[in-house]
Amino acid sequence: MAAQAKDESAATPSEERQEEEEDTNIINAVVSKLPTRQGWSQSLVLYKNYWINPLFVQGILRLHTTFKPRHDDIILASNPKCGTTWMKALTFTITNRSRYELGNNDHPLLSRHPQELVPSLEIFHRHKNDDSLINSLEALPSPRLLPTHMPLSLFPPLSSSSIAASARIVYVCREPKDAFVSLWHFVSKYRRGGEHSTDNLESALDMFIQGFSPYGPFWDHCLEYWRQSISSPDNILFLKYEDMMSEPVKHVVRLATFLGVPFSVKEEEDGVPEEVVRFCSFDNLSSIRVNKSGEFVRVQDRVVDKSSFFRKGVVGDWVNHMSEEMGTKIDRVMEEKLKGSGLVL
Ligand code: PAP
Repeated sequence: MAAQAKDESAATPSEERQEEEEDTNIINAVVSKLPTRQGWSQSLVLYKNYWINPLFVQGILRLHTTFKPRHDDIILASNPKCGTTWMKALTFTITNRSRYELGNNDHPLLSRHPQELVPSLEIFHRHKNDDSLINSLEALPSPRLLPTHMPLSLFPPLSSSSIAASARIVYVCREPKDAFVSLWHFVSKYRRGGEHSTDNLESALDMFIQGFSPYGPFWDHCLEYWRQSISSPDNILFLKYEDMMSEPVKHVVRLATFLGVPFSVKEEEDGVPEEVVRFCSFDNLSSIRVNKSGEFVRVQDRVVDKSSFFRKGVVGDWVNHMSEEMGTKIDRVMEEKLKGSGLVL
């Protein structure tokens, strides 16, 4: 009887479509009322303190109704241009090392760009009817690697708990001047689909220090994850790009332990962590053919070369693009915004 009652109450396909349409209308209505500002080659809307591409806000809202979290999900979070591509490669390699041995020429990172191999949660910006995208996330084997630029406070609430509370989160942060320069280069490289030019580095800098950048304010994004990492260290691993660059093996070992797949004594003796570091290094990944040619078509038909995710990969490159005075502008804002938090960037 109970089963029959359940069947009767289930929505028919046409009712489901109607529900989806209603959802979409609600989401569109919410997004259309948000304050909008142009810059960074796109319009961004202000949603709950953060400047985000409106399509991604739609994605976030849709995520709130469609995403089915798993207890062992691994979220890879970051501000834009802070090391997501590297983190995708590292976490994929670490968590799949028993399946795909390093050194074998069938390793997926040899034939697929890290951005393709490890899809971002942001794909939910697509219409809910695009089942293939949602299904592709559902089809991922556990533990799923789910990268995102979403601020922690915008994660979907789930009854009494939340994704943020149940999943393991690796957050990678980067020195803001380098992150800013990387962002500016990346945006300048859109070959199609950019609405407004961001040619001028100085005006981009002004926007950045006002907190107006994709997923900005940069500092609030970092601070949310930082504070959570202090109150729930088992839940969030907070890493800095610069620390990973200076001691990569140590951080790869930390990552594996945090992800629940620590290196065995034998693996450490055999130099597996060093091999992971070498395989996922900027020099190695940027030399793989699939990462050197071709392009991605992203939201709003924006086209980016696959190679633009591998620009230089060094610490302190900002000095080659900004005057000391410009650098000081970012330092001052960061100092003021991070004051008292214990976080130094
Ligand atoms: P995203 O936000 O668009 O996903 P993300 O991968 O976070 O980009 O950042 C790109 C930066 O990481 C680039 O920095 P740059 O512009 O200063 O050079 C890119 O070069 C760097 N990067 C990519 N892969 C690696 C890697 N394997 N090791 C170190 N840095 C890397």
